[in-house]
Amino acid sequence: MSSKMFRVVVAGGGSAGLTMANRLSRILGASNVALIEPKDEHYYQPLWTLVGGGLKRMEQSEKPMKDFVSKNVHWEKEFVEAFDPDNNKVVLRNGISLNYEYLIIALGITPDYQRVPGLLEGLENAPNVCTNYDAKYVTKTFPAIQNTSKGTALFTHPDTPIKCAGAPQKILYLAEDAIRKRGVRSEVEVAFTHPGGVIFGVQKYAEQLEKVVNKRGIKTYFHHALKELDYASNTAIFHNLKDPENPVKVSIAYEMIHVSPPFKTPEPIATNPNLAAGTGYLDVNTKTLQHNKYSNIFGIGDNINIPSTKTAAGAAAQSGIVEKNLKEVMAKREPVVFYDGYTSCPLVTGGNKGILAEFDINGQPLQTLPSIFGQHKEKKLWYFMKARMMPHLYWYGMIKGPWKGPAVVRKMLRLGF
Ligand code: FAD
Ligand code: UQ1
Repeated sequence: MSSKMFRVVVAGGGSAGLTMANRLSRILGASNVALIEPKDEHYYQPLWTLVGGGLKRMEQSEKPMKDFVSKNVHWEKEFVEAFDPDNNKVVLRNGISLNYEYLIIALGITPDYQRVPGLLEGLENAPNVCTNYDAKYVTKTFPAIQNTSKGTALFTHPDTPIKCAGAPQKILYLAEDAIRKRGVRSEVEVAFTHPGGVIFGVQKYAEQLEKVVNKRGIKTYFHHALKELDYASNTAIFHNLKDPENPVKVSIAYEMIHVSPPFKTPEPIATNPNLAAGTGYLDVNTKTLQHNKYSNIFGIGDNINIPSTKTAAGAAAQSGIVEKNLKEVMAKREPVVFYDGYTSCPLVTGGNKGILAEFDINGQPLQTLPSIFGQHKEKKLWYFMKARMMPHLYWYGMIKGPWKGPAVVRKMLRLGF
């Protein structure tokens, strides 16, 4: 089978990979950068929360790849079959190999439906089982909410890392809002399950979210992890993990269920012990984003082994780190810039309000705006930013432009500009 050679190969053309391929092609010029991405369309996934909440249409989250891949990028519309880092080679599913000097791995993460028996079957067959976490099922969510006028509307958070760890509860709040507006709130119990002991990992925002949950009469089940779905009898089976040594089986009957599924890394990473850490995630240095074993490989986006919440906002911040450090490595120098784990999660709490969470790798708030703006308070402004401003920043600032996250804005504001 044939092989092709590129200065840089980018594996995966989602938020992180497409951003990097476009940006590097501007620096390195035509024919030096290859992008491997099998899909024809690119989704702005953060909008799926609003699609599920009935506030946006699915088409608004989708644009054709061909309009967003720079003409200087060589696009291979194929799957990565395997990485061969010892030979600087990526093997594609069609048998073609791409050789590289430098490789950027950005395959994202994918739902691990097998971990919850019955879930995929429920998503395929039952109108009252839905998830915002899969392009195939997002449009099931709002009809499922609108069809619920009694019983329990159940929303789950998984026991693995997940994209945008706030999204499992954003849809909870939007659903509660929609059910209330339909005048049937007193007939429906709205409930949220979480495998941990707190609603959100950053205390500053958790305090506000607890108030939202209490004010709106939402029932919470902490230490609960979804283990099985019996969609035929509308029953979700959980393990209560309060004593992790002795999990207790708990069944909850639902009228509708929105599942945020467990996630895993794609096979070419998970099954490659040279590339993956013990967790199955790409083994990069959490500060430089360079691979811990192969100095000519960098990782970016959801697939990397960092404890920070996985978001497009995080990938934007990482893009600046990878770009700079890759340039240094190309010039035979050491990486010089370090990722602080910046991530952001606009926590929509209703059809016109939200909290703008921004934090670092230690779960400490790292806010762009001075505290007088009250990013941790429920405001219309944060909803407006999420629904109206961020999509433009994403498509034209990040994917097609130079946006590397708000660190520069934050520093300028701190200096008093
Ligand atoms: P992705 O964008 O998922 O891209 C991975 C790409 O790799 C895909 O295009 C895929 O086709 C490709 N790929 C996979 N396997 C292979 C293979 N074998 N060969 C070749 N290509 C492959 N982020 C925020 O910043 N704010 C939010 O409010 C927010 N809300 C969210 C709400 C929901 C419901 C969801 C689902 C996500 C949300 N996110 C949010 C998270 C954000 O979308 C992701 O963090 C971001 O897309 C990660 O980018 P990525 O490039 O790492 O992965
Ligand atoms: C961000 O940089 C970004 O990437 C384009 C998002 O898109 C998903 C965001 O939602 C957010 C909040 C940021 C951070 C930017 C600002 C101005 C706070």
